Amino acid sequence: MKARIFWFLSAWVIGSFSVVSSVEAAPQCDLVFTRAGVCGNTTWVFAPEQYEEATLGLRLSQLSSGAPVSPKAIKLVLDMPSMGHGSAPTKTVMKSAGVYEISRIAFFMEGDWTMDFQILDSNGRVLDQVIVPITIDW
Ligand SMILES: [Cu+2]
Repeated sequence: MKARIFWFLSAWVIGSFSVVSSVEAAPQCDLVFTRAGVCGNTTWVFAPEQYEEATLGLRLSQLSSGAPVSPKAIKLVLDMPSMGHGSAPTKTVMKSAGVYEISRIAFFMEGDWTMDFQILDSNGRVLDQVIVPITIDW
């Protein structure tokens, strides 16, 4: 009985330490929207493939607390700066609080593209943006 209580207490102590360390650890963000204070994490649902439209999952959380955030609108703009053109508009759907799916991502040619992630207000103005380079090489 004594041993069981000791085991229970040590598990509790170890558990509380791990909670503390996860709060102190800097959040791992693929995208950092510094003005908006938002952390973005991305996962390909359908990775870019030739002749296919890609789909990206995006999770947004507050940099300070890690709590999910749902801005009024999220937009992803694709550009090929060296060639002066973009791509067709992508489509963003909010799945749940802070969880988005961005589809119709069409990298229609090989080369250096940028993915411009924008947080918009209700009037469509850009509040913050993060531009990520991506090289497409089939
Ligand atoms: Cu091009």
